[in-house]
Amino acid sequence: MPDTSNHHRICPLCEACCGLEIKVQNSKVISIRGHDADVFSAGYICPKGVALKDLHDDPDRLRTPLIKRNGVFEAASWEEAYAEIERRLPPLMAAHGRNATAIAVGNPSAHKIGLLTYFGKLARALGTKNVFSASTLDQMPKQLASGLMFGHWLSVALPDITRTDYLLVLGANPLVSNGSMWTVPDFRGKAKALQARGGRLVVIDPRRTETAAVADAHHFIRPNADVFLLAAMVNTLFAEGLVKLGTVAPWVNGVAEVQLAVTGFTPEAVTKRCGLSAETIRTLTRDLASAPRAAVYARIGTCTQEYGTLCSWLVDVLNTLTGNLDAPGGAMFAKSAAFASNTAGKSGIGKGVSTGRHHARVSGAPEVYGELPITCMAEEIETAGDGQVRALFTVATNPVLSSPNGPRLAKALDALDFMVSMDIYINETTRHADVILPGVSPLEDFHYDVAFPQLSWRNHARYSPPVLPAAPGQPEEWQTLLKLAAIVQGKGAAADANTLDDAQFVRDAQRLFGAHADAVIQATQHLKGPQRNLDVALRSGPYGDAFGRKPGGLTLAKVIESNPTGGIDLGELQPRIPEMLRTPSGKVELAPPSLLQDLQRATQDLRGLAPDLVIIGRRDVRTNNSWMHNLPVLAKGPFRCTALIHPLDAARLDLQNGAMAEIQNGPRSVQAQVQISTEMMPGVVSLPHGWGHSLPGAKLHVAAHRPGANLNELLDDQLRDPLSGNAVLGGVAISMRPVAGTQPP
Ligand SMILES: Nc1nc2c(c(=O)[nH]1)N[C@H]1C(S)=C(S)[C@@H](COP(=O)(O)OP(=O)(O)OC[C@H]3O[C@@H](n4cnc5c(=O)[nH]c(N)nc54)[C@H](O)[C@@H]3O)O[C@H]1N2
Ligand SMILES: Nc1nc2c(c(=O)[nH]1)N[C@H]1C(S)=C(S)[C@@H](COP(=O)(O)OP(=O)(O)OC[C@H]3O[C@@H](n4cnc5c(=O)[nH]c(N)nc54)[C@H](O)[C@@H]3O)O[C@H]1N2
Ligand code: SF4
Ligand SMILES: [Mo]
Repeated sequence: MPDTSNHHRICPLCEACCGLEIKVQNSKVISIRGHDADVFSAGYICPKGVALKDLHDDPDRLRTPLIKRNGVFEAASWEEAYAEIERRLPPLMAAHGRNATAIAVGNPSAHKIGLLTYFGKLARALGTKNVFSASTLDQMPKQLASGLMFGHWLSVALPDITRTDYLLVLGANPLVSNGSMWTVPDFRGKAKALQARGGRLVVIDPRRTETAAVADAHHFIRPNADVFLLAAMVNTLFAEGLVKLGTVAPWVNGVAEVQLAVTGFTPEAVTKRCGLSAETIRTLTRDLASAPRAAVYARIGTCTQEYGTLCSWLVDVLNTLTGNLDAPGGAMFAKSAAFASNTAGKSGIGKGVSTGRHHARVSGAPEVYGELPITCMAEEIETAGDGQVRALFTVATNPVLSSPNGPRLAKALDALDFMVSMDIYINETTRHADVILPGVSPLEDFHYDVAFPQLSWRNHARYSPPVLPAAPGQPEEWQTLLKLAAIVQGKGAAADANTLDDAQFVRDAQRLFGAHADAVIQATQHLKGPQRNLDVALRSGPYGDAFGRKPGGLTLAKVIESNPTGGIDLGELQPRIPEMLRTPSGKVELAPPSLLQDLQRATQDLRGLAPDLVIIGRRDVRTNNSWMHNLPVLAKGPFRCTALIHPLDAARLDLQNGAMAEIQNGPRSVQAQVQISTEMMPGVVSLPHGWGHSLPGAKLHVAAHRPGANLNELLDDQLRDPLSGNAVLGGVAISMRPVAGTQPP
């Protein structure tokens, strides 16, 4: 009889957090499908979920540590790898100081509790100010704007999609991306249900996207011009007497200041800059204001531009001034069962957020949420002087492809004295490392999402146990991080991760629970590492059993028991203002001074001329940033790294469908295959990011077949949103010309 088992596991590959049903026979995955009974995702799945099998089986995925000797990677034991790090890193730190080290963490860590909750321990052990992450290629503007308005970086207002009548989406394509800063599996199904009950979905995007195609209306916008559109919509609300605050009225500061700040942004003043007519802007505003329940949602297209923080802010200004903030069917806040700062401490008031506690050495860019902009990394390595970065840790990140001006970064990485990567591939970034430490396959790891329940369309608590056992001797990633921290702190490579963690847990319990600490330690003694922290977080969280004081409340054991239905449903989003606020005033800050000041920049730019031809990015269902092009089930099918361009632009530039073109931005250029499409707004070209797998030394056999062009090779590492430090990844002026050849590179 074959030994067959059925497992329920949350997909760790994107923010939708779908529940999967995985069949295993004789220790091999034989099928992956959506888990129909999952209380949160109800069977929804995309092709990437199925690709977890290919990821698990991928022969290129690393299973042992590697040490580079004489320029060649050699397999090593964990002891040898840690010994090599201990031999090379502490002397370097002793000679050059803590700021001679840097650490960069990437997107997959947001989906792994071990990486997400233990990464900070290594960063703190290093004691460096050079902490970088993919957040500054992504959502930092949204986090900063939310922090300034509501008091915490993860207090993000989310469309209450199942109850809304009108959803306005800017710069997001959830039909393909499956949502971001908004955990919403099966967006298509939810959008259809919205339309079926008479509601409307409206999309603003320079491309007629997959989401735009199912919407009730789509409007093109010039890239990088959302700030003008949004400010003009706010202006129109005031001009037409449409402002209403609804239930949050007693808790809102700064309405008059906002009104004054947007005076110059009339629809007529912005129409040329953003490419929407004044009438369209007024209609959009009136529709938003008159819908019984409405929400505005904006994502990466509005964050990765020069005015990212202003856009993110104005979205919630619109939600607030139309009476939709914190209202059912409007933009609401999730209440997470564990780890959320807006459920901890005193309710309704807090420290708020601040930035600039330190600055980048070379550019002077301010620290935001403990980080410096990842686009500062190359210059911090290149530039001589006190604090020059000489040693780098990368954790689940591939900035040579994911970050602007990858070639410059690649060169800088070669100049490091020492580099350690925690990663599962030898790719464009980790090929530069001296030591690579692989993580376990997701199927060998347990799963609980730390961040996404704070961003979910519905409240839930879901836990998945490992599907398969890890290979003997393979540490969990949190253990690796603790080992590295111990080496950095001079405790030696022989230090035991579990012992270190136990000691830290006792200290934390004493700090957090005082007289009750012993009881907490006792109650969780069967657990270790992140599971133990999770049990504590759940039990002391808003739905928790308070270690027996609230009988019937959540515990980790209860959440684990609910695995046959994916986890526990905790209901629809509920109004949370003022309880969730953590601003010093205890109010929603509608007019943070730093944002009003930054609006001057947009005012000055209002009369600026938009360039003739600009480039933006694109996502495809079968890709995930830079790292899933090696999985056969996703790599098959039509080539996806094409440059989409409108027929008028193609004719003007003499570009043929399917032929190659050179795309140029100043001294930088790449070649890509042209795909002519009326999906594009004239004057805008779209090329996906995450491609460019032709660099020597990477070991990605499938991806190397069709490497594609690296969009980030074109982009400028010096262009940032000054408030959040976020990179500008779109709306960048380019030129294009035909080149010989018809095959993609
Ligand atoms: N031009 C342009 N650039 C962009 C974007 C864009 O829209 N346009 N989008 C940006 C966005 S939103 C993001 S989030 C960033 C992402 O940028 P990164 O955070 O750098 O993410 P990836 O490039 O996907 O690289 C992920 C890395 O994690 C490794 N990895 C995967 N799974 C694991 C694991 O379980 N353990 C460990 N240790 N490693 C693992 C992979 O091998 C890979 O090296 O890219 C950004 N870059
Ligand atoms: N399949 C797949 N899913 C993914 C990822 C992936 O790589 N592949 N990456 C994941 C990650 S890390 C993230 S952060 C999320 C991102 O999730 P989304 O934000 O939904 O990302 P995109 O699909 O890139 O959608 C961004 C949209 O912005 C538009 N845009 C570009 N510039 C502008 C502009 O100036 N103004 C406006 N209004 N629109 C503009 C683009 O045309 C595009 O349609 O997706 C996640 N999900
Ligand atoms: S949408 Fe796809 S990649 Fe994202 S969580 Fe669901 S199955 Fe995984
Ligand atoms: Mo992202």
